[in-house]
Amino acid sequence: MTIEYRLDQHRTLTTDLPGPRSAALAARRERVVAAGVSSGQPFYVQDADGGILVDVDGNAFIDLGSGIAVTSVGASAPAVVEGVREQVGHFTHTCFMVAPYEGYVAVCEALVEVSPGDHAQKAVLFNSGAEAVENAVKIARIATGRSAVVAFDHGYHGRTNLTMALTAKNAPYKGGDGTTFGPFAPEVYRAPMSYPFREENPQITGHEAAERAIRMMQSQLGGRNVAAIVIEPVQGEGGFIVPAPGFLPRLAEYAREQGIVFIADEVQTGFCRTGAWFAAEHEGIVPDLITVAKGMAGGLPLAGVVGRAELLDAVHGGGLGGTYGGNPVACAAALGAIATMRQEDLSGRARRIEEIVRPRLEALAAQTGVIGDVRGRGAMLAMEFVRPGTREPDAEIVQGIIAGCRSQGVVILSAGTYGNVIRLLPPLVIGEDLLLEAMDVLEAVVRDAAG
Ligand code: PLZ
Repeated sequence: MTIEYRLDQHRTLTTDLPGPRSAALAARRERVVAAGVSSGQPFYVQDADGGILVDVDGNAFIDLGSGIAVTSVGASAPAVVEGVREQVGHFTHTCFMVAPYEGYVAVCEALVEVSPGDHAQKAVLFNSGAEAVENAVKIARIATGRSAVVAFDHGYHGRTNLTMALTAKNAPYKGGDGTTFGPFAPEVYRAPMSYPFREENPQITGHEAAERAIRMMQSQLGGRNVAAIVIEPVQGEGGFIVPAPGFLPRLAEYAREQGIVFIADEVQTGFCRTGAWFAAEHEGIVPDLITVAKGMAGGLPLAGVVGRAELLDAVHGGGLGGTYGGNPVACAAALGAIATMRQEDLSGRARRIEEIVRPRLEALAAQTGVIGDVRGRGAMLAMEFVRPGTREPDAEIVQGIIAGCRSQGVVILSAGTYGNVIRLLPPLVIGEDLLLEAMDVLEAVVRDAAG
């Protein structure tokens, strides 16, 4: 590995948490920042690089979250920083719809190149994952002339009106208990997911689980009325649910048979995270459209839809766009991030992370009895916590483990419909020693919490 770090890659805690400077910022925040946006960590970040987050009090944490799968190349990767510096010195914005520039075209070229399949493909750029998903649905509706969209149990697609409708989990995304952000967009339907750990019949195959979803679509909608199937090849917020083998291929085949646009939402799984450019590749499927964001631009807000040229070109001129979509600074960052992924073989790094971490999580599950399932792909790995001997979700232990890791300088994230999943999303450039140190901390905290 040739990764060079700007910051010292060491965990050090020098104050109680939050430290005095973070506490002062929290007080300022309290007065002016809307209560509806919350932060998992109580400390405020001053600097970040490689596998380390440094707070304003000088505490250095090991980052196993990457800002939710965004800073795969690190939070200040040299190629990203250089690309951004160069670009901001020239122009920060023209609006691609007003006066175009090369960066946008180059990012679309890169998207077409890395996305699976050797058919004619095109791409279009936006600002956020939710916006990419909204636009993929818009494209599918124009291309098919149909309106129904099918999403899955445990799916997450964003917080805008249409993507809230596509998202399965109510609180906190769609409202609370007795409060709602609705009414939600119509013509969204939900199909049953393949969730091996929580199947009533643990023997059910991926193909059978797909047939179950297909029966729902056929009976409730009729395949010929469906514009799009939207699915995360590995569900992210839902708890890193990997569907049983054969589930995705059968759904893709059904979509082909019925003229339905198969949209893989790879906002979280894309760009080397699972050990390949895209998670769809693990099952050999070629989605009609792929939504991308997060990891692609090394932390700058950039998203896109890439896929079959005839689908993207079905939309009339002027039908897609937005003021900032494909902002030149974000495009420069993406070109730097993608170059880093290639140069450092970050897919290989993701597979190596899995090799190191998965056996340790499995051993921990065997030793403690509080982990019902270990799953994921590449550097997207999770543990689902249950009450010993049952499949009853244990969200409480997860909150305790997150707090325990924080107090020892390790940042981890939760996930899951039941809030009982711990997910690991380390930056793909994290050093092996640092990763091992974080695993030592995590294991000790889990053992302690399991009692
Ligand atoms: N699709 C698969 O994972 C974003 C959201 C966290 P945006 N996931 C993290 C939160 O609580 O808001 C996500 C995703 C998948 C779409 C999105 C939405 O991407 O960039 O947050 O809009």
